[in-house]
Amino acid sequence: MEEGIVVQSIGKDFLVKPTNDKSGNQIIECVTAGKIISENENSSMVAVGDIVGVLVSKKKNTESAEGKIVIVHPRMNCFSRKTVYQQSREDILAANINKVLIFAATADPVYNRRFIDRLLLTSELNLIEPAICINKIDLIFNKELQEEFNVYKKLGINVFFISALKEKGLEQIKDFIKDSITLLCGASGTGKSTLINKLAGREIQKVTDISSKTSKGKHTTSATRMLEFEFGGKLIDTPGLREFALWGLIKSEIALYFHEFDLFSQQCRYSTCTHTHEPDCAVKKAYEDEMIDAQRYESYLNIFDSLDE
Ligand SMILES: Nc1nc2c(ncn2[C@@H]2O[C@H](COP(=O)(O)OP(=O)(O)OP(=O)(O)O)[C@@H](O)[C@H]2O)c(=O)[nH]1
Ligand SMILES: [Zn+2]
Repeated sequence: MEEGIVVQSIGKDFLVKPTNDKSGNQIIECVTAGKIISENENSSMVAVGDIVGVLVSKKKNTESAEGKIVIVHPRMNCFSRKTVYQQSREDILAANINKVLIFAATADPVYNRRFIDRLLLTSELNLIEPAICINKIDLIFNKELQEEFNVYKKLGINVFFISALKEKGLEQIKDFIKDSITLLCGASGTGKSTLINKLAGREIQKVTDISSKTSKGKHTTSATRMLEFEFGGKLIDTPGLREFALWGLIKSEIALYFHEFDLFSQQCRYSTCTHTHEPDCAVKKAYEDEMIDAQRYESYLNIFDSLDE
C-alpha cells in the first residue's frame, strides 16, 4: 500500500501524490474503496490535504497506475462549512492546513464583510491562522477602504491589499504562504486564478499544477486543487464560494469569537447576555456609541440569527 496526500478532488475522483515519490511528479488517480477505514463518518470522507493509504494497481493497457483509497488518516484539522444541499452534513473544503487566505476584491465583485467574518470564525474554531487579502486595488484604493479593514488589523489579523493583475503587493502573499499549507477561499471572480498565475509566473514550469498531468484533470470549477510553489509553499485553490453556512459553531458561543466585544461583555446585566435584545447590554450600548464597528456587530447579529438553538 502507498501512502500519499490528496492533491485534488473533483466529485468522487481524487488525485494522490505519494509520500515516497522521489521523482516529485508521480500522481495516482484514485477513487474510494467500498470499505474505507476513516473517522470521517459524518463529513466529506476524503478531502484535499488528507493523508491516505492507497491500494495501487496498473491501469489496463497503459503504464499509468490507478488506486483505491482504503484508509484516511485522522485529520489534524480541517476547514469546513455546512453543505448547501444536505443541511446536516459537514462539507470539508480542505484538511490538514496551517493557514487560510480569505480572498476578496475592492470591486467586481465587491467584498462582503459578512462572508469574511464567517470565514474568520471558522478559522478560529479550527485553530487555523487567517489573513484577509483584498485584491484589485488598482480599481479602488482609498482611506475609507483602509480604515474599514483596520478593524481587522486591530484584532491582530493580517490584511493584505494587492493587485494580482498589476502585480502589486504579491511579496506579502508569498511571505504569508511560504513554508505552509494555505487554503485560498473567496468568491468567484475575485482574482484567485490570476493571483496563482502571477505567483507562479516567474517560474511557471515549476508549479505543480497537478490537474494538467492527467486525462481527467480538465479545469473545472468543481475541483479543489493543491498547488505547490517553488518558493516553498502550498496553496489549496477552492472553487469560487458562493455561500458559506457555518459548521460546528454553537449559537451561544458566537460572541466569544467577536473579540472586540470582550471589553464590554462583562458589563452586561446578565452573564448569559446574547447581546441581541437584553436590557442593559453593554455590547449593544458600545455599538450604539460607535465603540464597536457597526458592520461587525451587524455581522454578529446575522450569524446569530442564522444558527439554530
Ligand atoms: N482590475 C483588476 N482585475 C483583476 C485583478 N485580478 C483579477 N482581475 C480580473 O478579475 C477577473 C476574474 O479573475 P479570476 O482570476 O478568474 O478570478 P477567480 O477568483 O479565479 O474566479 P473563479 O475561477 O470563478 O473562482 C478576470 O477578468 C481578471 O482579469 C486585479 O488585481 N485588478
Ligand atoms: Zn450583552
